[in-house]
Amino acid sequence: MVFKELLNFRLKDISYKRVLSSMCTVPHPLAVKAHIMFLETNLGDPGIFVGTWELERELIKMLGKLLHNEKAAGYICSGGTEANIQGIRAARNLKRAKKPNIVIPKSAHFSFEKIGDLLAVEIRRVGLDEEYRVDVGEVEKAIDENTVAIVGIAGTTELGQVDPIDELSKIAIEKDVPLHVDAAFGGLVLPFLERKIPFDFELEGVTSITLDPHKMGMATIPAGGILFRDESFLKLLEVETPYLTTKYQFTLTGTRPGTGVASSYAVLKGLGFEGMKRIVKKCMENTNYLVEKMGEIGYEPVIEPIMNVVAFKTERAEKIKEELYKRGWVISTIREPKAIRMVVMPHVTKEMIDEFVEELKKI
Ligand code: 0PR
Repeated sequence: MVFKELLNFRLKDISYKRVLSSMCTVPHPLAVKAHIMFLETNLGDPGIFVGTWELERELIKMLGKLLHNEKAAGYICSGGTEANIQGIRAARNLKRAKKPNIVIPKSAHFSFEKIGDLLAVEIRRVGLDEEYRVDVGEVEKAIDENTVAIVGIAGTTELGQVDPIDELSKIAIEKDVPLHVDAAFGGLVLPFLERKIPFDFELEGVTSITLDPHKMGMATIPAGGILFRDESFLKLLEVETPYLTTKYQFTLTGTRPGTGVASSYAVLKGLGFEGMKRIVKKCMENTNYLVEKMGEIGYEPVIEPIMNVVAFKTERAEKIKEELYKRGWVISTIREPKAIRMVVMPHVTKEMIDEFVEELKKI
């Protein structure tokens, strides 16, 4: 039986019950149900999938509202990488510089390496302050007449840190350069935290935002999100589609699933703002619990966690990661400073943290 074969492969995967490294999680039951309902949908042809297309517009409205901008325009894509590509591509097409460059923090995700290569833009990486936020002075210095975008991160991959987007926004306005905010992870954390950290369209300089429902939105993979301040940015991405039911396409991929749209919508609408807040609160409680437990065995966090990502300093980071992997646990590491890193996603419970710390003690 082919399914027995499939199962055998699937059983080789590691269960999320032992995963502390991932920014993805077990999809929410609402997401799973919605996903199944939309299995055959293809948003590459909105003339056929009229309802799914309408649903996507509703979801973008919902996300726009969350990000303080009811006029936001965008779409649900394959993930943060595609969202970042499209954000920078629109900015590059808007500015039309001779030798385009973008100014990004050293802490930016590796997807920007791909962007440099794909879009033929020079990547100018600038340094961080002692709290691992981008150094705003350095950003200002790196900008020149060929700069087509500044990038700020709201929830860095390694530490969950948030750049001073408000200050970047001022620079963006002053220099008339688009500001792309990579909130792939933080976009569905920050709005639900007690502590308010400005990062979205309420800051005038912000022109585009990456926000991925397949991370903290508990949607099914793939579900990334790119949102622009208004519809004019989509025009910068359009190509003609002569034989489709619609004339233009602003997305990067052609054929694309409606499943991520449906699953994201189901979770956000089904849980509502209050439900999301409860989940984020739980993740933060568990993050603090992990910090406490790790503290008891002598580990210190690199920064006080802002969101549910935390790294602990240790020179033996790589060795610890390898040993844990052998014992069935997955964590990750960061290089600067040397540390082990964990992401406390909704599938991570206090019991799981206890078990993990017990295992770590043995190493
Ligand atoms: N921007 C930021 C800030 C990110 O953290 C990530 C991914 C991306 C963009 C790119 O998103 P996509 O991977 O959706 O294209 N951050 C995680 C990482 O690279 C992704 C991840 C998720 C890795 C689950 C492992 C894993 O098990 O670490």
